[in-house]
Amino acid sequence: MKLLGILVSCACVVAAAVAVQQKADGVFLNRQISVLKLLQHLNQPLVDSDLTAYKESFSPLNNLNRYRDAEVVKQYVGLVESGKLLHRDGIFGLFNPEHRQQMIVLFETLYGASDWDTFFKTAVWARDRTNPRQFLYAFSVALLHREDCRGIKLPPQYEITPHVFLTTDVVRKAYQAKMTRTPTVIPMKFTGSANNPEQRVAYFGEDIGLNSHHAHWHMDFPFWWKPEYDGDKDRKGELFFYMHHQAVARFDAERLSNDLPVVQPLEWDKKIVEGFAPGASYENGQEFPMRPDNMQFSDLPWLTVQDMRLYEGRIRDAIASGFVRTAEGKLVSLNNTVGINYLGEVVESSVHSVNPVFYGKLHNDAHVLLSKVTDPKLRYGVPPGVMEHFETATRDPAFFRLHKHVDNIFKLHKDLLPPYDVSELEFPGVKVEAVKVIGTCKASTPNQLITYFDESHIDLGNAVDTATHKQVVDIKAVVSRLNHEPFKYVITVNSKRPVNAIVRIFLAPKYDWFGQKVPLDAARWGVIELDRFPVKLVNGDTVITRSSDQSTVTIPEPKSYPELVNDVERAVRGEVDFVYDKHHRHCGLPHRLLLPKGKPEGMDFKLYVVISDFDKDVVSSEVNVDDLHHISSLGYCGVLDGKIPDGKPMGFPFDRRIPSEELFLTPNMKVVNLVIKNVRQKPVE
Ligand code: CUO
Repeated sequence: MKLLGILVSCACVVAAAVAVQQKADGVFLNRQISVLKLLQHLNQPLVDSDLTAYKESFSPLNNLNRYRDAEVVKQYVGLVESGKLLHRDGIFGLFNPEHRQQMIVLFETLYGASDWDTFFKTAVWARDRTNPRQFLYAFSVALLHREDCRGIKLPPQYEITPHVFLTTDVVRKAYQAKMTRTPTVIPMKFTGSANNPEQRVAYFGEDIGLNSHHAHWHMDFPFWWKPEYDGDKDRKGELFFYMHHQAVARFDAERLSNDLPVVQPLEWDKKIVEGFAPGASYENGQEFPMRPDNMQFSDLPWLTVQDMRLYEGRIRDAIASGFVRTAEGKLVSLNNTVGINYLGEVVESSVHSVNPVFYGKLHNDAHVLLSKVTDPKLRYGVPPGVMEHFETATRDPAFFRLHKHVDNIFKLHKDLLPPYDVSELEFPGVKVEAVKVIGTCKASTPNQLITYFDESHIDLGNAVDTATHKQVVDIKAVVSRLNHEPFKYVITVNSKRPVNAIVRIFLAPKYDWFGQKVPLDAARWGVIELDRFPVKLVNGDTVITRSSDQSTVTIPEPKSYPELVNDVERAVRGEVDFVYDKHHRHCGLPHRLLLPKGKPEGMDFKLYVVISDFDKDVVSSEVNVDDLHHISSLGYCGVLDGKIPDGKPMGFPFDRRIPSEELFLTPNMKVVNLVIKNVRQKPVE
């Protein structure tokens, strides 16, 4: 759980954050363990006797009064009984309209169950009758959105369906280990070879936590989410822009850290320069397709490249004219702070697009075009590529190329908005006096931070079939992942009055690939958000001390599947307490990726600290500094319920053009130089 807003003044501790964690009672523990058992060995039928009992004794059709919509339940059961559901051995693709529609019917059945009992028994009923990944997706989205499931943890994505995260050689070795009953730790390499410069940044795109974050973002904000479901998804279109914008900015910072130029956008008429060989196989044994270098986009039977140009042309026209046209012919202005939200929904496109017939599904279709580029006429029965699944897409360098293209469309819009004037940037009476960044390792010097690679384990219990679902031997994969030394920001702020504020912290590479200093107006589109949190400023000097692990863009390392099971089972036996957080989010950048890698000799960055007026920024006067303590991974993942409390445009104040650096840097901002050094081994703390 993140703690928001620890604030230390010169004289005293003004406020301390309180985590919203609670001790799990029997009911919660039962639900948590049931979910963990349900998702084990999804490719095999349930064997756990507690759960199989439901399978026999419960029937959705005999309980129709226990769902919001009986018709949808009948529809789902009808799909099962008619054999029309995707086969269990098939490959579920969310972008496949038929697969998605079936999934939605199951989701609506689960989401519409009137109580936990009905929800869970329906899930048990559905589990062995539905394609495993189709079931997992529908179940996960329902669980993440049901009020009675708040706080329940899903195991890490990469341990529920490890196949799609692992290379085939690792899966094979896992089977060998199981057959020979040898506890094994299998090293997993990044795909590609040293002959491919892109491999230098594979640690980022292939990071299991990044993939998991991305998959969870799309579960929290599904493009198919219907307006009639409970809960408005606040600023979903803008978040689509911002989360992906930040992913691209971070990828670029990693590229510069590795002497690679920033990623170039894909274009419909140009070659897809980089190929990609995932080296992975689906659970059914089919291999993820490999894409050679320099392929060209090709028409699919239902979608042409010309369609993409056409839809994009319409979107660009809308941006240039400053409005989008709804399906009813109404004009909706884009030239304001909510324009980006409309545009995000249109570009993605989601069910909330004002006019999907006219503007198409540019981004979603691009994922499919890329995924099927090696077999566009579907002649060879090649399975979908990594781009067709949110949990695997970031592995492909083309993901970032596509999203750079999409990001440039959003930039076009943002660049047409008037730059912020001084009155929108300043915070009268508030001045940032000093900013210091201090690492915790022994070798640290101020404003120099250390990154390194360390090992992370993936439990492979679910990668191999078992007769009993009991893990006979411990089998793990080990991967090398970027990490950094913990650090803290020490920010001295002078205020002429006691006032509430929001601190926004960003990082940007100082030099481009050519070694030239990047002017602020160019650098601002590549700034990385590190943190955003509220503080109370006193009259006079306030020294804000904020530790890196409190960042509101990241989430901590999740517990592994076996650890989670073990913790809950021990709590059920009364041996330990199990605490949970109702506001727990699975979406969020893995904390270990907070800082870009930097270089062995040190890489120069600029750190921007911007202090803005809390009372002006928040969406409602009812939002209180202390209320914000429970918000985790707000930066890229927004909120699941209600309104995002920070009403400023995402990325503020760097989201608009900056014609003059001097006028831009008002006294409530400060920029300092920061060096990030990548070392071979974890430094001594
Ligand atoms: Cu997240 Cu393109 O939307 O991958």
